[in-house]
Amino acid sequence: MTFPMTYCAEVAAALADGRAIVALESTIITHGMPFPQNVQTARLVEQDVRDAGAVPATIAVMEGRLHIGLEASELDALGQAQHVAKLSRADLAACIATGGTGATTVAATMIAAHLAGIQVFATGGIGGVHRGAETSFDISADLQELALTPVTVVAAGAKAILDLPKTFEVLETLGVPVIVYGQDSIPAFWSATSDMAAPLRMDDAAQIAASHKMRAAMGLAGGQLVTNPIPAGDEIPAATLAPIIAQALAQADAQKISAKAVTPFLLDQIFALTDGRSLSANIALVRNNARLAAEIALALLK
Ligand code: PSU
Repeated sequence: MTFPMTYCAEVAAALADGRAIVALESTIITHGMPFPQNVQTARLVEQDVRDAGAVPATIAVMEGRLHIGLEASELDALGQAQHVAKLSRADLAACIATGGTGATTVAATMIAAHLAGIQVFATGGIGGVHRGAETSFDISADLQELALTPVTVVAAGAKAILDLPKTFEVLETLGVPVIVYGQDSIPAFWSATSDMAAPLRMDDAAQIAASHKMRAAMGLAGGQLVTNPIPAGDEIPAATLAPIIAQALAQADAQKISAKAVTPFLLDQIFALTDGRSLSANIALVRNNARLAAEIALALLK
C-alpha cells in the first residue's frame, strides 16, 4: 500500500535535479502565528531559503494528501483555515486515511521530510518538556522524534515557555545530539543565550553536515537538533520575559488549558503581553534558522 503524497512543482523539479531542499513545517502557520503575519512569514521564510540557494518545501496534509511543498494558493488557504488539526506522529496517518486537513508539527514534519528524502528542516522552536511535567507528564512528541528520524532540525532551541533544563535532559537521555551554532550556551528561543552549556558547539554548516553524514554512515538512528541563536538585535532578554511567561502560564492554569492547546494559548498570551514584540522576534528567528538550514542542505551535497 502506498500513501497519497503530492510534490509542488518547485520541489519536484529540485528532487529531479538533486538540488538542496529545506523542509518547513506548517503548525507555526496555523497555530503559532496570527493571520496575516503567518502567511507573510511563511512566504518570507520560503524566499530566505531560495535566496540562500536551496529550495523550500513547506509540509502539510490537505484533504487527505501529504503535501511536500505548497503552491502559493495552498499556503494562503491553509493560513486562513479554521480548526485545522495539529498533527504529530500519533495522528498523521489517521488524518491522511480519513481525508482530513492538518498542519504538521516538528515531529510530523520530520517524518514527512524523511519520506520525501529531505534531510534538513527549519522551524522556530521545538516542543519539549512543559513546566509542571512532573505531575502533568506533558512532554512533546518532538523529542522522541528527534531520536527516531534522521533529519537535521534547525531551531532557536525549545520554546522558552517550556522547562528548558528538563527538555535538554530528555534529549540527552534519548541520545539526540544538540549542536549549538556559534556560541557556548544553548539559545532560549526569544533570547539568544541561557545559563545552559552547549552540549556540542559547531561554527559552520560544513561541520553540521559532516556530522549528519557520519551518523548515517554509522547507522545511528535519529536526527540532530541544531540550535541557532536569535540575532542579537531581535532578541527579548530572558529577564524581561520571565515575568511575562509566568503570567501567561498562570492564565493557562486558571483557564484549565491542556494538551495540544497549551503552546498556542501561551504564544498568544505572550504576544499580547509583549505588545507583539514576541511575534517580531519569532519571525526573525525562523528566518535566521531557514538561512542556516539552507547552508547545511547545500553543504550536504558536497
Ligand atoms: N516554532 C514556532 N512556533 C510554533 C512551533 C514551532 O516558532 O508554533 C510549533 C511546532 O510545530 C512544534 C509545536 O512542533 O509548536 C510544539 O507544540 P507542542 O508544545 O504542543 O508539542
